[in-house]
Amino acid sequence: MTEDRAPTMHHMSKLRTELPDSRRSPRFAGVSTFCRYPRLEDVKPEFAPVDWAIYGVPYDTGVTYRPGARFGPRAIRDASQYVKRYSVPHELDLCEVLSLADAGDAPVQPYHPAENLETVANWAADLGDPSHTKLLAIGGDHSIAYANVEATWRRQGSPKGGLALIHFDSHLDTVDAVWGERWGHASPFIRAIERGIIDPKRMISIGIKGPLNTATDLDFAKEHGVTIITREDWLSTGPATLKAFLKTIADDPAYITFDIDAIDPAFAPGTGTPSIGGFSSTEALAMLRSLSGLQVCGGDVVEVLPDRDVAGNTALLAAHIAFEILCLSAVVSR
Ligand SMILES: [Mn+2]
Repeated sequence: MTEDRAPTMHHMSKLRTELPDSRRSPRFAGVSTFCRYPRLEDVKPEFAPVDWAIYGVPYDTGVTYRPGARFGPRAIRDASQYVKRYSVPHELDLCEVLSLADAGDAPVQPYHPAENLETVANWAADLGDPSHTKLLAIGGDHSIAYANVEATWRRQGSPKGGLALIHFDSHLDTVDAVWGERWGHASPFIRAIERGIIDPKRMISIGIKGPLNTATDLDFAKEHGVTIITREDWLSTGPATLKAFLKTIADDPAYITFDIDAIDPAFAPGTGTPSIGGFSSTEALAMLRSLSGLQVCGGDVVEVLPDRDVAGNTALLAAHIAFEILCLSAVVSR
């Protein structure tokens, strides 16, 4: 088909992220990249360096309960085909504001948790233009957040004191070790805090709920000054606590990590450590939108387990959560 018969999207609008012409290649056709964004190697010079590189980490050796999140990146990419580009609440066209690309999947080492994280972090650290391109990782179990947080921290110039972190989860993920393993999905943030990559005093964990193994499970986070908003708190003091926290971090670069198990299994059944009584999809999207104004410097969406995802809702929600994180970045760059 010639150019004049099928004008490209580039001619039709001022997109910074080129999308397939949906009259020629509908959303149900073609190879799945995240939200149909171009592969990083296919981005045209005028749209480089990209503002965000989205990549998968097909890894789940860090799990303590049900395995299967290694298939999360493929499921989320597939579900993301139907995530459109214009945000109604933010009144912005994401693809007009940001140049976005799918960087494929990180290399992984399924039998070696610590080595895996090092491999992923080193690979991610070189993606796009390290001084400009931000990183959004699609999991995989929550252990992989450590790798993307570390890569992001390095690309931000290894700030002393560490990055601010906004953490959505049922669990604190600050357990020292499980079965002797220190790099599993219960431990990414204790490791990041120990290494000075995350500042616990500028870390907030939202959606925490039990039951826990013991009361001492909360001790590390409390003793290090992490702000905790439990699921119960969210119904009373939570929103005000979040607002006050956002004031304290102001314009500091902040990383968003989203464990899909913060969402109630009624909405997101496809996850490895399901926890009853979580947020609804609507609450999750509203919470993310309430972060508007935040200087997002990186993010991840993790713990989608497609084999338990009966209707694909979990992967679809994860794709939308990733979209909302990108929209937050667009809000402060438009
Ligand atoms: Mn988690």
